[in-house]
Amino acid sequence: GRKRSLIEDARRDRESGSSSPGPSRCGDSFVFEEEKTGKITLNILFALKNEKNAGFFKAGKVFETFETKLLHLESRASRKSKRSSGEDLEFFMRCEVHCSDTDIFINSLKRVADDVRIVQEEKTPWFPKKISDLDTCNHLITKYDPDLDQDHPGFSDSEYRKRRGFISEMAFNYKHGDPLPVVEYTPEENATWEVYRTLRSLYPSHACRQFLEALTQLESERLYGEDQIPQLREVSAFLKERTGFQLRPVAGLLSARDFLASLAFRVFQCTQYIRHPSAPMHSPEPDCCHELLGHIPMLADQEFAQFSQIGLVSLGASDEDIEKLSTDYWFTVEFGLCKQNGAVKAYGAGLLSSYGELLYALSNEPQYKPFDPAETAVQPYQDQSYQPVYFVSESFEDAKQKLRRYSSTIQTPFSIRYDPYTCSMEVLDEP
Ligand code: HBI
Ligand code: NLE
Ligand code: FE
Repeated sequence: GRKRSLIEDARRDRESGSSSPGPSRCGDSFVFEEEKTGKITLNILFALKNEKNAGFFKAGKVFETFETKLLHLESRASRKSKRSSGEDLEFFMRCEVHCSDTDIFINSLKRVADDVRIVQEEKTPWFPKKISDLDTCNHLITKYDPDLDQDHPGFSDSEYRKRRGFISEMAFNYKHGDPLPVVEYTPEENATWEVYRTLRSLYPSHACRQFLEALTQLESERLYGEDQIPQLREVSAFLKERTGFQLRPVAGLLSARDFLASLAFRVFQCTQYIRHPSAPMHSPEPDCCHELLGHIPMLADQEFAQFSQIGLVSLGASDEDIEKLSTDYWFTVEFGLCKQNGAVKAYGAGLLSSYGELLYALSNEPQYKPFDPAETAVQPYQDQSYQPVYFVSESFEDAKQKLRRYSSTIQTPFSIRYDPYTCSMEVLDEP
């Protein structure tokens, strides 16, 4: 009886056009759980004016009639009511309702309550859909900035800071499709590239096989050498031919969300400035030594390039999941070790670009743990100095499979496929 008439009232409203546009969120792209269960969670605010005090029970009746599942209820003095009539109450309710009933339910509620409003759930975080969207993925973390951090070795070196500012500016102005900026490195900067010689002598015994292969290739193509800092433009072309990865310039340490998102497009964001000459063996921030010596040779390997596309899972993920993914990234792509022919070798870029830490990581001082994405994801880490613990993978193949299995537990309201022909994301499972 009662349910019928409420529904019929609502239906009449709708057909006569007097109902407001339904605030049904069922059609929104970020809804997924609701689609599966047929239920939607609504956050509803409504007021009950003084003269309608019995209204609360009438409103309750509506909730009952539509078999809503109440998840939360709060009442408070209405913000709209004037002090003189300060007894008006406002209610905030969170409840589950059948998807197909949403509009009628809300209209019914509007009959017995005032100021009915639906408060939007937090939406899925924005993410780039096409490769040129990466132009807006440039949020920096100003952690080790030489302009702001007193402990940065370049903090009191005004020449160095000026130079950094100049190179950063080029990165900020860069748009997808532009040719990569060529930096005319100064003799001092090329002198800091000396790290190459020291690191090069350690690689045969400390670096993994795939790294050595790619480095040898880069050297034989004369892209890498002791004398000068390689240019991103040429290096990007080299990578593109091997694994489809390409580079774009970035002004500094990027937010994990932006950094991971670009990896999904097989774009690697590279800094172009070089570390301060007073601290060549280790820098807490990325610089061109880190990108060129640590990351580039690894990105030339097929298996590793696939592993790096970990970024696909990050698109639209929650902050908590981004944190976990970036911790996995940290202990693999940045500081990972792997087994090869019975020995432990380095494949993490943060190790391969810092002879201080490379020696330390493969000494018997630090602790080793087997790489397990779920466990590694919650391992606390620090980025000031050497890692107290390193994770050892059986192989890239094994690490990739483990990470894939782990990734499937990360909840996003849709699934995403990268279309390499259009360089854009195909979002699946959308209504
Ligand atoms: N930003 N420029 C730059 N280079 C990186 O290697 C880098 C980054 N931001 C975050 C990051 N690496 C990772 O450690 C993860 O947080 C994704
Ligand atoms: N510590 C590394 C180096 O000195 O090259 C850089 C790490 C960047 C995350
Ligand atoms: Fe890095």
